[in-house]
Amino acid sequence: MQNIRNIAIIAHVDHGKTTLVDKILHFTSQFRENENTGELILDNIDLERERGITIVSKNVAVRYKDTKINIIDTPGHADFGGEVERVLKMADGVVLLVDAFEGPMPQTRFVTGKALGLGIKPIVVVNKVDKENCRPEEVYEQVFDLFFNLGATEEQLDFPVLYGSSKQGWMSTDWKQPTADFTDLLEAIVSHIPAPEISEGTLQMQVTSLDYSTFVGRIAIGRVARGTIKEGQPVSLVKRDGKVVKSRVKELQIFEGLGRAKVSEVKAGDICAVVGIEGFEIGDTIADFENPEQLEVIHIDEPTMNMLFTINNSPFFGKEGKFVTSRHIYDRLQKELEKNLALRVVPTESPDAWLVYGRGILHLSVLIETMRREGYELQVGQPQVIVKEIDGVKCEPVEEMVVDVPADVSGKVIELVTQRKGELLVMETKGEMQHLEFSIPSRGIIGLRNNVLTATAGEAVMAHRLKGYEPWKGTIPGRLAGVLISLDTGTTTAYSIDKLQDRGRFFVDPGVDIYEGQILGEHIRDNDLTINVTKGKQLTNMRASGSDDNVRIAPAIKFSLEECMEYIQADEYIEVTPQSIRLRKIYLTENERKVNAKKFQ
Ligand SMILES: Nc1nc2c(ncn2[C@@H]2O[C@H](COP(=O)(O)OP(=O)(O)OP(=O)(O)O)[C@@H](O)[C@H]2O)c(=O)[nH]1
Ligand SMILES: [Mg+2]
Repeated sequence: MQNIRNIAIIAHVDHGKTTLVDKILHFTSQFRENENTGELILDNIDLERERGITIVSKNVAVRYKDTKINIIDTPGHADFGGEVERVLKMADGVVLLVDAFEGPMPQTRFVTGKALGLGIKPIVVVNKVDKENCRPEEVYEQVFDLFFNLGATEEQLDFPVLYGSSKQGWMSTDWKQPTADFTDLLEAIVSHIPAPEISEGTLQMQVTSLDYSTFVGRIAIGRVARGTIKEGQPVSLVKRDGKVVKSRVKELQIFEGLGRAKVSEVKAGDICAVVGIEGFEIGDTIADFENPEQLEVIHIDEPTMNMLFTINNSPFFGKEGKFVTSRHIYDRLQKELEKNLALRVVPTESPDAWLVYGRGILHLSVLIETMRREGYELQVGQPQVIVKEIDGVKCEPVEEMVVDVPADVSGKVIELVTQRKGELLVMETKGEMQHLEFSIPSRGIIGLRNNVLTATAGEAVMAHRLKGYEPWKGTIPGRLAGVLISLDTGTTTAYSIDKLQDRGRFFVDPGVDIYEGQILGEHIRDNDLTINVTKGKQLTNMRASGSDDNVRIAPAIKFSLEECMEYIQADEYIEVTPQSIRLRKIYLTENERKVNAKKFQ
């Protein structure tokens, strides 16, 4: 029998999970040629690399002495919390990483709660002790308190703790005594995390993740809970609703380093990838052909937010995108539903528009950004939180939010959050920073980040996660400023932008094509202003036209997709194409806007 350990790496966003897994891979394969590119090999999706975050969890396996350790790297952002919850089903132990400066954050609390609830054994890693001003001992105390408050069992409270730096490639039982590698951590995993328990009986394997290959299609990933799965074996697939579909295993793979190795059978306790099962979904059980028995169905997160997705109907329709029709967008959204579990797509009265439901701004923006890279062109509306009626009371999603800010600007942050119906619950000093904890409706968080960053000169660190539904908190003020709207279609000129600089901040540079109704900037006042920036100066000779370029213009503000999502109001759309992100009014002419103004009040 092979010696196996199955662990998941969990933490708040950016506390260093992927860096740790990457470095462990390097360490355990040290005898192989290994070029270190400096980039994380595990965050291998383009968007993950660019943003430096993990979006989907990934399986790898390393060998340490005579033990095989299956490691699952998980995403830390709250929008992907459901994914962490699912992959924990494959693990017998977790390595909980906590940043030695930040300490436990909202997502630390969430993932720890889930792991403890499943009875999983934890190892705590206080990471980033190389950082200046870190406070490893204090953070250890905080983690202990957190475990205690989350109802950890005596056994779980007796967790081993390691200190170190994923980035520098070491972990040690004493943070003042750095070691040269991960031996201490790997020893702790092997001795503290139990080997998988193996129960007798026929095959049971729950699909907890999936992978996709253009050659073989969808691949089911999960842990064999009972029995043995074999290549070529006929099996039953038990769906979430209990329906049974007969199928056959075509190919089996186990995890090996960063990749996978083909095998002929996998015994209970190991994690594997199964090729050939048709039409499976996450949560389904692959079971015995004759006597299928289902494993407990996995709970899937409810969406908390929706956005209207519609075809691009701006005057620039079809100029930049490859896939632009409603058929294209509909098919793409359907395809996404196959793997994006927390996503829902609901038709609207219009055949060209759908309401897409997701777990938050990041969850939805990753989908939009991915579609854009694939050549799609579309428009999206303002994100709306999902309101529910509970016992006859109108309720809305409410989140816990922590903000760490330099003490001298904490007053400004409290004011901003309170305006948006946030309630201050905790205020503590943490080094030179002030640590604030709020309860705030999700509605209030949309659009808040930008204001907080401006108010704190970019120094604030914010994190939030869903707490639950609470009675509706009343009106929350929308965007404070109005916008500058284009009066006509044409090309912007430096001359006219320069003339209007005192009216606000521009989102467009000189020399770009714009259309009537496009949002060109933010007005300094709270109402919208229609402007014309396509006029050139009356030129008398060639020389004068050159001087147009010399006008001093403040650089245009370029919003990311997420910033746009937080910025727009109900009467506005974001136009997304492979090359551009434009903001626009839904109604492009001033007249139409007047006629339809009531719809948005
Ligand atoms: N100083 C220091 N920085 C670290 C350490 N470990 C990771 N980092 C940095 O922290 C940032 C986040 O690291 P990641 O490994 O991507 O964090 P993560 O937990 O995987 O993040 P998500 O997957 O998005 O939740 C990167 O810039 C790392 O270089 C460490 O030990 N010390
Ligand atoms: Mg990561």
